[in-house]
Amino acid sequence: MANLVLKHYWRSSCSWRVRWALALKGLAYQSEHIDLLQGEQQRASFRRQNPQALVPVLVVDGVPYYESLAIIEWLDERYPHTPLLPSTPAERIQARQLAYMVSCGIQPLQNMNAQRYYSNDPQARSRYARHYIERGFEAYEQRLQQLGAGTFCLGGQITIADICLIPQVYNAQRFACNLRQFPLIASIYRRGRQTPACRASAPEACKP
Ligand SMILES: N[C@@H](CCC(=O)N[C@@H](CS)C(=O)NCC(=O)O)C(=O)O
Repeated sequence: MANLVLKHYWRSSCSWRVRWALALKGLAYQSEHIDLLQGEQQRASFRRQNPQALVPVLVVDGVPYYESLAIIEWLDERYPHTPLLPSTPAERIQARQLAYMVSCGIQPLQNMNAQRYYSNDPQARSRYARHYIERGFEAYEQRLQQLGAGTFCLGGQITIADICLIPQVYNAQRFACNLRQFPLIASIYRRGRQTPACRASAPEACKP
């Protein structure tokens, strides 16, 4: 069993993705909180581990790994029980497609550093984040309709798609997005939030 240290921030959606994957796999880890509001991600010691100055970082036996989806796929390969990707290539591409719609198409545009570059005004920042989240969710909701989403994004099992979507919906609520426009997303969020590993890894459970 590897020694795992997770460097994360309680309210970061990308950190939540990795905490949730670790919880689903039942993996114990040492938690190191990086306070993004205090700028701790900019410290030289942290940037040596992730030159992007972004959380999360998972340190495995002393070796730092970053990029939440790369970490999740590594965890899934290293600890294959409770798989986070479906079993067939055709389903796996769907799961990755949904995961990337959030992690490449929404989250980076509403990330704190993008908001700060955009404006100094908190209200303008929220409007900007809301715009990109709602634009991304419109496409995501259509995709779920096409797929005939079930309990979760791809049927009855939590996959990497849900692990990305649900933390993004949490962010959407912080920026006052109107989720009534997205009934499938909202219902997957409600159901996902009730699952034990989601609850254990959620921001409110991990606030320092
Ligand atoms: N693609 C990266 C994105 C990581 C990322 O954007 N992390 C955010 C928190 S969710 C962050 O550290 N923000 C700090 C900042 O903007 O300075 C991943 O998936 O790990």
